[in-house]
Amino acid sequence: MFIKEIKPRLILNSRNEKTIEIILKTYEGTFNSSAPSGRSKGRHEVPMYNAKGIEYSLKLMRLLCTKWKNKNFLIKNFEDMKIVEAEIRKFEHVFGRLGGNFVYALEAVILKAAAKDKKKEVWEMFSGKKKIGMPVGVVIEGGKHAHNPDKPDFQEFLFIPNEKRFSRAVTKMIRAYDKMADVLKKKEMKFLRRGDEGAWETGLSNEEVLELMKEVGDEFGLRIGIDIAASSFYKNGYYNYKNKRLIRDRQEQIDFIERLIGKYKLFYVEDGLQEDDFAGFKELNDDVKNRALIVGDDLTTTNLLRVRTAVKNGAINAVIIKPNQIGSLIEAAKVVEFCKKNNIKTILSHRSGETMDNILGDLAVGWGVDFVKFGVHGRERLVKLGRIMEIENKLEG
Ligand code: 2PG
Ligand code: MG
Repeated sequence: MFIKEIKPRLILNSRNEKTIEIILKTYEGTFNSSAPSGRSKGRHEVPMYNAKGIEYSLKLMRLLCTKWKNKNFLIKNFEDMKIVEAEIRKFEHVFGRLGGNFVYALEAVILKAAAKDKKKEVWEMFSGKKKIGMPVGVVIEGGKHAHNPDKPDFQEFLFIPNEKRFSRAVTKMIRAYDKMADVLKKKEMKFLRRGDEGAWETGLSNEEVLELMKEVGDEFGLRIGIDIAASSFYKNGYYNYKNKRLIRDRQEQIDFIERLIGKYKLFYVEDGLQEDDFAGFKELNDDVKNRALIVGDDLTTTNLLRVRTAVKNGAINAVIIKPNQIGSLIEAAKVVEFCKKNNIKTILSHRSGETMDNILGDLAVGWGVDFVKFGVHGRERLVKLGRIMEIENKLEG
């Protein structure tokens, strides 16, 4: 794949924050990729930018791009992306860190161009068994993703379909999202706002929301999940709920989650405890005995070392994969592979500040992840779901 020209520029993500886009011209065409950003980021994620800031990363990237003009990369399949990664690390060693978001966007755009060069689609560049996982869709937002001061503590309330076809699963999820709006309007008698990921905001409490989720979930035959994002309200050894009478220590937090799993038949619980509490996660995972997915996100940050620790300790049975958390497609792929070998469910996820890039759809199918958490509403989310539907149609012939 011959680089005729490559250029970075700053664009705005779905939250109007600056982010990086890279535009690459080869003999096959023009390609672009951009990076998302999180709001409830894990402490152990790689920094998105150079320590001197996004503008400095941009400067460095411009330098790399001048050096890469007229460069030829021999990339036949995804594994060969390690050649690109090695070149990036060499550059960073001399000139300084680009930052996880810049490396992610750069690798993504190279992979798109390399696929075209091989007359393949991105998802066809992967060697493993192709698979289409089920969507996990956020319908109500609280915590750091909601702007209303009156909001639930939990960050995401999710529906998880269980269908043969992805497109049917998405349709069901969207219908349930619409239904939830009707139910909320009736209950709260006010105009609804949308949170960072396009899901509904509400003044109801965690459990009031779960009651509604159960009602609507049962009507549509959908499983229920939550992303507690517990680190976002953990301080000085306690989980500080908005309702001051509900401040919980670790044991109380575990007991509370187990009660919720039982009462609302939760299928999925992400980041139930703070991001360094491997022992707490283990206790929860042991007690739940696979009745629900106990998912690591801020705990594991798509970092193979942390995922290994979590899996060896029995702390999780499922894990979130966000390539920009680790700032490398190769590293993210290693996490997926490790999880598959160890029977840990994988969930490829968007970020709360998203772009129009749809490569996550290709990565999901190419890596064969079990679930995709791409949201339900908004064009930045729908392009990713739409990409998987497109691939599903192709796979079905
Ligand atoms: C999460 C993500 C995405 P953020 O916690 O799972 O939903 O949030 O991108 O803000 O880290
Ligand atoms: Mg999360």
